[in-house]
Amino acid sequence: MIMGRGLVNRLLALIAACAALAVASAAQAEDGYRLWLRYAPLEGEALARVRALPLVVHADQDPTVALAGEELVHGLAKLRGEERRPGVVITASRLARPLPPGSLSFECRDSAVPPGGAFAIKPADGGLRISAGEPIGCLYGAFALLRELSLGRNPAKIDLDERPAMPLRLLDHWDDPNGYVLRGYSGRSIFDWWKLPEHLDQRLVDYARADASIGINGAVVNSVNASPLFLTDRYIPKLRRIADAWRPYGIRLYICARFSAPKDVGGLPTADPLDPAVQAWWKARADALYAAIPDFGGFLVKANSEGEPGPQDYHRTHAEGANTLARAVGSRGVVIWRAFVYSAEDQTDRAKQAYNEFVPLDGQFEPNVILQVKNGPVDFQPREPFHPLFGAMPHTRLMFEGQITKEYLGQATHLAYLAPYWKEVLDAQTGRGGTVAQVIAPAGMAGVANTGSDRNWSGSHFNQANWYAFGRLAWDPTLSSAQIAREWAMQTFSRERGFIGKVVPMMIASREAVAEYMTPLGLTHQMATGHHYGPGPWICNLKRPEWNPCYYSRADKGGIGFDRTASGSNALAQYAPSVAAQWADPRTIDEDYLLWFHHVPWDFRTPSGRPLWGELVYRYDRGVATVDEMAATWASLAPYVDPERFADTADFLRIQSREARWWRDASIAYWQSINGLPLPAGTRPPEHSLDYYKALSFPEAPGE
Ligand code: BDP
Repeated sequence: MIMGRGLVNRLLALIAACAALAVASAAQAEDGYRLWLRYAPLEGEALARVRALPLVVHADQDPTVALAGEELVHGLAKLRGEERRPGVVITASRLARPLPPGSLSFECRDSAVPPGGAFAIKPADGGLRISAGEPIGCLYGAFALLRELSLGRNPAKIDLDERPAMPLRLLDHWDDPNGYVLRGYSGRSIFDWWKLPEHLDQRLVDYARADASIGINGAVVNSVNASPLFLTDRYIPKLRRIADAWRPYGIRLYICARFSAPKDVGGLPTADPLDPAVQAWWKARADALYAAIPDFGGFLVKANSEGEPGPQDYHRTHAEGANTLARAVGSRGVVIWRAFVYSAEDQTDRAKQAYNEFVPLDGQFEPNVILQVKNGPVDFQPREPFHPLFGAMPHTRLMFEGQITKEYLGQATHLAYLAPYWKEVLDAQTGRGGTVAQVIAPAGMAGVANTGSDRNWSGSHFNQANWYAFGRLAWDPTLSSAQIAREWAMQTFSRERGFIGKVVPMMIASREAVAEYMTPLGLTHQMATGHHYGPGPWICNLKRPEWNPCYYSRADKGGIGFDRTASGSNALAQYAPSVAAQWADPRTIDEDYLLWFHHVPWDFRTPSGRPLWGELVYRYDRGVATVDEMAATWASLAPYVDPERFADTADFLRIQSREARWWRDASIAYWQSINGLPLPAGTRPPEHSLDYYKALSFPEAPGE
């Protein structure tokens, strides 16, 4: 068939128009995939200054250096609002000297800068120079420079000298081999083990880049309730494919090791850590992993906790168990042993059990063992005092474990910015060797990841801020929550003052709001059983006492709260005397910890002058009111935010405000059924009866 000229032209025009449309919509699509690495074009003076900056890349064969150069080229072009690289010079040979005036260069093997990721960005030759002791420092420097420029900083005034505060900055993925994510609220696992090793999803590369941009340097790829599959030969090529992809980004791969694996997949009759055949098995496994992955990070182990196997099954101690794996790994890596243990047989206060088990073992661990301790002594609750193990084991390296995925803080839909939450613990004085941040500095921080297959990675746009904040705090725990929120929001959403001035205070207030409408005044673990979605303070019939919310509230006709002073479980005695003294007296304790440490009568007079019952109701109401304010703030920010992300966030705030009321109403209805007290004057009664709340059921809630 012969087409007329007109038709051809019209078709060509149509194709061109479609292509233009595709480019335009791709450019405008704001589905959150790009995280904080959007490099939105600068404007005004900031734009002019960055446009004036030529780039010279030191030619180096190292893949990490190449990535740093590529990131700068890509990032600068975007900040300049250019498609790609105009004005950017890349030398193909060694650094040309003298450099063009005002140029940006980098030197990645500068012996004056220490190894381990440190970098400096200093004025040089009328421009700027990034220098680092190792290539990874250059990559961190490139991201830091792009961050500074994204925030609108004048390149002439940038002068940074940074080094990470701690060596291990990890994400722990609670992902199963079949793609299910335990406590995951953002879709399926990002690891597609079934298609590996042949197919590696681009998302895993994008993930490594995002991690590197905030200084994360390792990831544990499978759940703590570990499948032994990861220790089989079949998984080695899969793991290797990922490790190879991550290496240039400085991300080391770790796996969770199931303690019973010698039996489960090794064909041995026992997993006794002192059995020579078991020891030889672990050594052979470690050797096989290191042969495939020379920079394999090591093993993370959850042992004798919540039914997982461990050395106590063979009457061996945690130290004996950890040391068997540690010797197998040797100087090549680490064994991270979790301190999250509580036992079915142990009737003592759950908050005391980890300390009781581990403190006597101090000094017995191999030097490459690190003990990973949750922020608080129970389990990632909206608020807990810092874990008493911090500072109590001077001869053992301790690492901080936080939960980025918000199992107990509203999961995907509630907006809760967690930097203030982690800072509360990191900044706490242990009374034994400084703050928690100082105690963990020789080891590091691990965060239970909130990443999944959702386009926006984290289940909500604001949950990305928690991934970001965790990395930034592991790099530098002295950064303030507000500073981190500010830089995240500017890079992720908008640099406009009208936006930042409102969104940062909203983020800062958000975690406190959750703590107040769920578990005010130091109450804890009032979530429904299993999925932990929504309130369940009435639950009191589960097999093990510490699974029940009533175990934690100890609410009765006379009062509420868990007595952890000398007259009760005396968990207080696990803290240094200077710390215990602050919390010993219910009249002087920080009210945020009141019901954590004390059982007080309903008419106990609180510092506000209100009786405890009135104060409790007041706090629930304040939490709900803060969420309403957050929703109003967000509504006012529409002019600054793209429609897609604006609508997603507005929807989620609507869910949060409904669920905050649910939390408040169900909790108040239950406490009233216990204390028989009328509501304080002027207080809104719960919308429904207690029976209504008790009857709600969500068998399909995600993440369990
Ligand atoms: C709890 C989770 C549970 C985990 C456990 C852990 O509810 O699913 O297995 O932590 O840390 O928060 O091992």
